[in-house]
Amino acid sequence: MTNRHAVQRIDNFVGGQFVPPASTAWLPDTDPATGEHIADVPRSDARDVNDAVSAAQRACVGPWGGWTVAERADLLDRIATAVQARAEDLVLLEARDTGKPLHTARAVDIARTVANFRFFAGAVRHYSSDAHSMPGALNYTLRRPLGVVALITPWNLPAYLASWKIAPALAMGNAVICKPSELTPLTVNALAEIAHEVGVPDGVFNVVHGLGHEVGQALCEHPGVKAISFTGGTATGALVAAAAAPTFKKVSLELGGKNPTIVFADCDFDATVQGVLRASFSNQGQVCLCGERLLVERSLAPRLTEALVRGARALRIGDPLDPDTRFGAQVSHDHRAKIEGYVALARQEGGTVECGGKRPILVAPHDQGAFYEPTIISGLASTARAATEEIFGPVVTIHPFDTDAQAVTMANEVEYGLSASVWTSNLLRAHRVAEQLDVGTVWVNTWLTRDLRVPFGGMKRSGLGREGGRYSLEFFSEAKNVCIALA
Ligand code: TXE
Repeated sequence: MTNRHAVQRIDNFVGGQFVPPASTAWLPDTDPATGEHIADVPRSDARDVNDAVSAAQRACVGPWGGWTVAERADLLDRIATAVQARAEDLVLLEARDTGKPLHTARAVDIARTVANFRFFAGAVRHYSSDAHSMPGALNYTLRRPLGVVALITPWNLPAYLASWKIAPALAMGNAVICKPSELTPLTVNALAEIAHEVGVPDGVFNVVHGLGHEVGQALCEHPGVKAISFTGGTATGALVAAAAAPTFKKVSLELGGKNPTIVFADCDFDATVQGVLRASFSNQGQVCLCGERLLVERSLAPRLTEALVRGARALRIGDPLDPDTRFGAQVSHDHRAKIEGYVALARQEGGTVECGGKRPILVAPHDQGAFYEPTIISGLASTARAATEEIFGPVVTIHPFDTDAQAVTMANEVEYGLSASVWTSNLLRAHRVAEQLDVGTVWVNTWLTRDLRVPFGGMKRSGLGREGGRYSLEFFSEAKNVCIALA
């Protein structure tokens, strides 16, 4: 394959400098929409992690340790402004690295990256810690930074999820080491450039690129790292927790999901169809919050299935860099193979493919891309593997139910517990069902509406801990209670 663009070589960012990895080895980064080799990424190892931890530790005891809350908040605002100024550049990097449409990268990824920095600038300015008064004594809680924290992030929303961790960690005065996914390193590299430009002190913001079991593992094991904030797959989350345990790190784990979308016959039909299509196929189904498991009141199932099939077929699939494209490539050819494996499994398990279930026919160079059509499958038992295991792609299975109680049971019968959406015009039913679902977030008549203050995280195998607003600020700080006798 000939390259339409020069291959970019990126470096690690350690102690305020862009540096090659100790190994001098590089990993190829490809554009999944064309298969082109677009960048070389450092294949770093424990030596680079050691250097980054040392640089971050030096930064923590340097002038950064004396920065006031107001100074740190202003710094986050400057990063937000600089990201905004380079937004189109980052939109293009994100679209090429992930295969997502420019439209999504602009409206979701980079818009939210700016919002994350702005939000945490405001949040930390207004943050206050607790005081507890008791007879004869007063307690107050001081919050101090943890020190060096590692932020390990996945490929589906690279800048969005990294900034969701970087912003609160810096807000509370920590030094960060980012480990972006080796599949999508380009926007976190751009964030390092931006951090440097706007005056983040050397060593406060570091990026070490490389493979999870090499760099990620070394960060989890390093005694100098005080906390790990991880977003990624559930199996990897278990490895992270195990590697971090011997050194008693704080760990926040945002993991996978198999989120139910629960549609009752009394829903607002047209709004529900639009909402379910978004929940099913946004970002090519590669959002941990996507609803892969569609539970529908039996009387509505045929009509809803027909409308969703029509909507899925109308999604414009193709070149992510075409401004009209609404459905791009999967993140990699390997990931598409995983999705194809699950659709084959669904067929074996007795499912009927209502639409999709195959690669689209596209012209060069996108005929080499990791594209897969939005897919809807009916007729599977709700306990089938394809209906209960996370696929993380544009594949939705439909399951009819007869009663509210049955809907709740089916929603809860998976091992994940990240989110759910409920579609009904009966408010009492919405409250009742929401209360009974074993998930961290319930949306009613909406999906992915995000107030950045609310607790965000999962139950069961979807993770540990909550992020967002004060939950993030608390995670990235150590509480110390001071108790003063008043008599
Ligand atoms: O993610 P990984 P993968 C799910 C989805 C997907 C599956 C695997 O089902 O198919 O996970 O995807 C780093 N120690 N999600 O393999 O491996 C890795 O380098 C420390 C859900 O791409 O979890 C990357 O930076 N770190 C999800 C990050 O972990 C390690 C988003 C995530 O990669 C490591 C993505 C190790 N041993 C996938 N191994 C969500 N919840 O949003 C890997 N990493």
